[in-house]
Amino acid sequence: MRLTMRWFGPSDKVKLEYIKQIPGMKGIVSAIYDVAVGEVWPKEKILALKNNIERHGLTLDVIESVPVHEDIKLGKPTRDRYIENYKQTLRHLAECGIDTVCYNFMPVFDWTRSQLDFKLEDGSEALIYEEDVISRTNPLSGELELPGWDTSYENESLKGVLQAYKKISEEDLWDHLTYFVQAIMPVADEVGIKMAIHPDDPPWSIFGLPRIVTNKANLERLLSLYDSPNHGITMCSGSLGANEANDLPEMIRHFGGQGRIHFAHARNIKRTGPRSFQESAHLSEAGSVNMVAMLKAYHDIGFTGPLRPDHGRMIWGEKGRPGYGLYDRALGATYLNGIWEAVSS
Ligand code: DNO
Repeated sequence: MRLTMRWFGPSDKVKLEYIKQIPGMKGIVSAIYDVAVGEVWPKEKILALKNNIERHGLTLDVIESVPVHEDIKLGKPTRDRYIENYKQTLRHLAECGIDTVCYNFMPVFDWTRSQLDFKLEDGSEALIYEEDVISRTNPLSGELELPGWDTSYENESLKGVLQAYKKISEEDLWDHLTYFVQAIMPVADEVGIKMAIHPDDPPWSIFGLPRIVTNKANLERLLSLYDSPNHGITMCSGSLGANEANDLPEMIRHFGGQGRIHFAHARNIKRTGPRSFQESAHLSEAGSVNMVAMLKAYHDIGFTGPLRPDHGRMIWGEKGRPGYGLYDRALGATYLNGIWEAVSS
């Protein structure tokens, strides 16, 4: 595996200089954040990002994510224009030497939590998800706004989008995902980009919206939509691990054994009840994910792809982007390195 860390570009308080100081850190996972969803990413912006990262002695290993326009997920007639743009962005990325792209197909909302600063017993702050809070929350109320969400919707249009989803069943969403995958994968194949879909986080329906990238059977179905080694997944232990029924090491051996895991997120979570969890420290004993069993599975399949520590808690008084401070993710990186060294020797 190749150890990487997510970085949100020049405005990120966590500087590339700091990331470079984490022992064993090799690569960066980033994106272009100032192009509207659905528009083509200009080559100059991608190159500027890449050059900046390389000047700091790191490499740009993964784009997380090239977002998928809502019209594509809704299957609207306007989707074709956005799909053409998506393909063009893939071509530009490939021309800049990028070979791995993460994306997701979650309707409207990306990763969702009920609280971003829950105080754990040790005084650190973590993101948590409680189903009863989410099920009581009206997403239009503005009470909940998460860093991963696309806030480019004005309230009125968010209402319109949510309304449009009332008519979209899970099977419709599968149809729209199929259409998208079958349209973009020939270009990904042609330019040599590995596409890695991120599972839904959490892996179940929220706010009555359909969610389909949730478990082994659905990932299997996803892979069957297009036959190419470039058509793969981001294996995210925090997302899939929220459902106890997902056997992570088994899934890693299964999908990784077929060479279809192109990117790995190694995060721990502590399941606190049905459909509820807290994000914990990476350490196995802090949560419900057995990190050693997981990394051993990656090692056994000969995984050489990028892997990153995922959300961290806020510790030592750090203030910053929830889940993406420096300190706890750096501890996570060091811990993952330690396990990797042990299982590899
Ligand atoms: C959360 C992340 C997600 C992820 C996207 C991928 O921190 O794992 O926001 O980047 O869902 O498309």
